[in-house]
Amino acid sequence: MTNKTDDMYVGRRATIASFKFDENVAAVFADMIGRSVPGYGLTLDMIGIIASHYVKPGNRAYDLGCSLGAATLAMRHNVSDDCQIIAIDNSAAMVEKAREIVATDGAAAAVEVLLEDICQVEIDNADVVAMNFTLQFIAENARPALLQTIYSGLNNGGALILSEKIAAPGLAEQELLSTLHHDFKRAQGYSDLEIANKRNAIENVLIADTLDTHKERLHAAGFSQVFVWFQCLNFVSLLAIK
Ligand code: GEK
Repeated sequence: MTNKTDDMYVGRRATIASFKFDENVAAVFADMIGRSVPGYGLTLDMIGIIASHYVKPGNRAYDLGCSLGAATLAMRHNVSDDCQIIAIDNSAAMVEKAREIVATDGAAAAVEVLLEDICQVEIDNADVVAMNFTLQFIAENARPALLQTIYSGLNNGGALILSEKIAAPGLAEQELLSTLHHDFKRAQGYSDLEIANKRNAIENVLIADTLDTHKERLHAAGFSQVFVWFQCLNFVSLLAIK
C-alpha cells in the first residue's frame, strides 16, 4: 500500500477548508489514518479474522467506505478463493487508487471496487459487511436507513463490523478522551498545529455518535446481538449479528 507521509496540515494558515476525501488526502491516506486512529492496524487484522469466521465459501462480503481498500484486502486474504468482495467508496480519488492497489495484490478472491454512494447501493447476499470508520461521515438522518439496508442485505447469521470514532456521553469524559487522542497523535509525530488544523477541518464533517446511540440504532435496524469487540480511547468497533 502507498505510504506517503501526511503533511497536509503542516503550517499556519488564515482559513482551514473543510476536510474532503480528494486526491491530496488519497495520496497520504494510509499514513494519515494509521497515525490518527489508535488501533487502526488491529481493526484491519481483526476484520480479516472475523471475515474468515463469517464468510462461507462462495459467498460475498462488502467494504463500505473502502478508501484505499485496506479492509477489503484484509478480508480477501482470509476468505476462500471463490468468495467475492464488493468495495464501495464515493471518492473518485480513493477508488482510482484502491483499484490500483487491488490489482497488484496477489490474493485470489474476486474484488470489485465501485464508485458509488453507499446510501444508494443495494446490499445482497452478504455474509459480512465491514464499515470501518465510515458511518461517521454519513448524514445523521441517513444513518438509520443505511443500517436497515445493510441488515436486509445480510444473510441470516451474517455480521456487520462497525468501527467508529465515538462521542462520550459527558463533557469531562469527552475532554479527557480528546486530550489523550491529541497525545496519541503527538506521539505519532504530528505537531500541535497540525492536530489543531486537522481538528478544524474535520469539525463539521465527521459527526460522532455515542456508543449508546450506535447500539440503539443497530437494535432498531433488527440486529439480534450487538457488542463491542474493540475500544481504544474514543475509537470503537462493534459486531452486530443478524
Ligand atoms: C479503511 N474503511 O481504511 N459513500 C461512499 N463512501 C463514502 C461516503 C458515501 N456516502 N461518505 C464517505 N465515504 C477505510 C477507512 S475513511 C475513514 C474509511 C476516515 C468514504 C470516504 O470517501 C472515505 O474514503 C471513507 O468513507 C472514510 O479501513 O478517513 O477516518
